Amino acid sequence: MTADVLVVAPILTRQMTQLEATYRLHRLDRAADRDAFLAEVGDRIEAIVTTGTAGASADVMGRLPNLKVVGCMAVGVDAVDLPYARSRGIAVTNTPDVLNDCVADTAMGLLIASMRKLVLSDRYVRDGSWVAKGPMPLTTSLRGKTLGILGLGRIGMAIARRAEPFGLTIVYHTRRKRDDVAYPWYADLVAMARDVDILLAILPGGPETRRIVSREVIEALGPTGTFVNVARGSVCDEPALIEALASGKLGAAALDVFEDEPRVPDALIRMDNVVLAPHVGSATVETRDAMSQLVVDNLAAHFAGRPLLTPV
Ligand code: A2R
Repeated sequence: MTADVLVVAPILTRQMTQLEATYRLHRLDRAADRDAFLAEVGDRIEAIVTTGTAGASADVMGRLPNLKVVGCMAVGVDAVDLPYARSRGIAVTNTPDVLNDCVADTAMGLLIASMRKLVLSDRYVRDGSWVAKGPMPLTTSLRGKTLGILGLGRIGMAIARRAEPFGLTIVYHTRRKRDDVAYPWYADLVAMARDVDILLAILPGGPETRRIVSREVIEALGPTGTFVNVARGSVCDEPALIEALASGKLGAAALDVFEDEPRVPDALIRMDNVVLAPHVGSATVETRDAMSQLVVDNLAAHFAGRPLLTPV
């Protein structure tokens, strides 16, 4: 029997084609009247396909009495209401590991772009400043600096491995010290921020980590410090960040994620000491293809009665 699947947000076209060939898809993402749409098809839905941004709210899942599984194309599932899913025994799958390299590449790119002012350099050539003003002011070397990684998991480790050959010293903060790495561990995030040149966040979003990069952490990082965020906008106190960047209490920031995406505060857009990216950590053709395939393969496992490949 063909199962009914609700598309809260689509995955890549190649995998949407696979889903269309296997299931009856119901496109909530295209519904003009979402309430009416859910009222009509809700009873039949057994699975959800969604993305890290769109997630799956308790409100939507609550309209689907036969929902069994959520396939989320992201490693971070903070937009899926996990406590609600758990309370109903709804399985949730994510897409870990396949995105480690690309997110780590993005993180290093942002870090280098910020410290070596690559975005400003580009502008300097294009707007004629090179001709008008001569050489650009000097920037800051990576070699010899200390990088504090907030969240040394799968992606954090991929970042650490890339950062080493750049001559960065690596330290980290997590809740539990890892016994399989030699990098110094800080039990206290503020203490780490005080000791490092760069603080890079790559930990899950959600209530537990909300604004963990607090005003205190930002100010401990200090006037010569750089903050890189490739985690979630929610992990940083964005108003405090903006204030610190504007007042010189923090040196610079490179941000791929924001509190209210896709809206980015004007203050950040106007700052020269900030590098911005539109949440593109994993956004390559190859990685998104692998992530989309993992969503499809998890649903296939569920409907075949096999163990899920990557349950949350
Ligand atoms: O705290 P631990 O020992 O469980 O270490 C995890 C750390 N972490 C935290 N660190 C400090 N305070 C917290 N409240 C906290 N919660 C979690 O984040 C671990 O070192 C790391 C998460 O690693 P993984 O689970 O392997 O996640 P992965 O694949 O590296 O992705 C991290 C996040 C995603 O959730 C997305 O939000 C973002 O990267 O793309």
